[in-house]
Amino acid sequence: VEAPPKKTTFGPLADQDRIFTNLYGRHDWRLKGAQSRGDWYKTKEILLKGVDWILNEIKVSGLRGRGGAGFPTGMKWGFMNKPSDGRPKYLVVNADEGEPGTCKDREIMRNDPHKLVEGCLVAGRAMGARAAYIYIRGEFYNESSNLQVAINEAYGAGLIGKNSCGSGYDFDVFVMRGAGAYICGEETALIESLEGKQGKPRLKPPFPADVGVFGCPTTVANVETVAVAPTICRRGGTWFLGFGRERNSGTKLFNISGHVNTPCTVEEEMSIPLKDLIERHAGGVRGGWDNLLCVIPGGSSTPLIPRSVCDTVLMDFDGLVQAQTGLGTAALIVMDKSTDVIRAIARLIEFYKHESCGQCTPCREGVDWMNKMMWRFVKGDARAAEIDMIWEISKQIEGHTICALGDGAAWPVQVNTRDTVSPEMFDRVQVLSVAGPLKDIQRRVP
Ligand code: L3W
Ligand code: SF4
Repeated sequence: VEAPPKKTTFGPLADQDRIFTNLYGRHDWRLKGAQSRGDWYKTKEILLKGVDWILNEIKVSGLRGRGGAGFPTGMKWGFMNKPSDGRPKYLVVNADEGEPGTCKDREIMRNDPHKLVEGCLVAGRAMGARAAYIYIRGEFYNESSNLQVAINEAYGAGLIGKNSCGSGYDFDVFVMRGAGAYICGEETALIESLEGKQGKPRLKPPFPADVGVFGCPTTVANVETVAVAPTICRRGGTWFLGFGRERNSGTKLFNISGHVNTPCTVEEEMSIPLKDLIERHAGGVRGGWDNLLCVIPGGSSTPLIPRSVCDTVLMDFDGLVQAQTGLGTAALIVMDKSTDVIRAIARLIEFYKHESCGQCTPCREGVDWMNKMMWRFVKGDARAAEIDMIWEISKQIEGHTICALGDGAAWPVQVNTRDTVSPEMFDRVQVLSVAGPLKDIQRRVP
């Protein structure tokens, strides 16, 4: 594939380049409306082009998983392309969107549900799957209802089910509602829950592609990842590759919440500067850019970045890793100078403590311990020695647990209490968030 020309500026995305044509809910989300906006167009032709063709378009597009891990989608779907000893294969769509700050998948299912249903069919075909299970968080009652209406419409029109779209391919789509546990967004916990068990993560390997739901080869993929697949196939992988920059391609949904004038969900070009995103789409920071303290860039599992980094950082996988954080779910939580960062971090740790499934000791005990300490820091009745202690505990959690929830709880504490970032980065951020809270904590301990 010819590499797209090197770009130095990113966004704004033109209207005709938006994939989510009803992101803002202005049009009819039902089948007729969706078809008038281009959904279900030539789906039969896409299916008939076969597994290799679809996989190739997805690989060419450079699409990476939109649920937080950023794993190359073409490669992941390709893991299903091997003999299964007669076992059926399944696509499981992770719609258990629970990461604090994140509500992009909700908007897709609420306003553009046919994109997801058609995406299930196209992605399912690419992996030779017999059916898709959409596991949606229980709190999304209206969204699950819209989704079920869209699925019923697709069955009624012969688009899914037996001989889907007249392609000779049989494919079913089911919706399963969760029961309010954040941990069921972790792919193996989700599989357990789908099987009717407690949502507790499994050790990997084996990966779901080998042993997934009901012991069958399974791919668990995020809503947005699946929903963009039909458009990529229709417009071509190279079209998608033309947005963003190398290794960070495509268009992307961003959530912007917190201390901005107009919180929103927006589709933009990948790699758009964080500052442009906030100023162009969210009406800027409350009280102006100079009033910005820090931003959590990709949902609560991604460490916050201080104002100095926010001035220039690009919103993509590489840009944010370079800034010692991550793109995560691309959900920005903006905090202005009125924020008590220690309290904000304490509140996040309390969330992780509540959502830990409890099967690993470092996570169960460690996160609980960190939570108690963080609230002592907030109140100012901690001992000075606890500043080092909480960092040590976070290190004992990180990398010592079955799933990433433990890491997700450890990282915000580390970055906000001790120098785990590069010396250069540490210098830059001292005044603001990283050592800021440390100084703040020191000020508060008796
Ligand atoms: C077969 C191999 N499959 C990897 C598959 C694997 C998975 C995908 C990525 O965590 C992160 C987490 C959250 N053979 C394979 C293979 N795979 N090697 O590739 O795997 P992994 O383990 O890197 O990621 P994960 O377990 O899916 C996701 C973070 O995202 N996050 C928040 C998520 C929240 C939401 C939400 O609310 N919607 O998604 C934010 O940062 O902490 O680190 O499918 O099986 N050799
Ligand atoms: Fe459960 Fe926490 Fe272990 Fe994940 S890290 S499996 S949430 S105890």
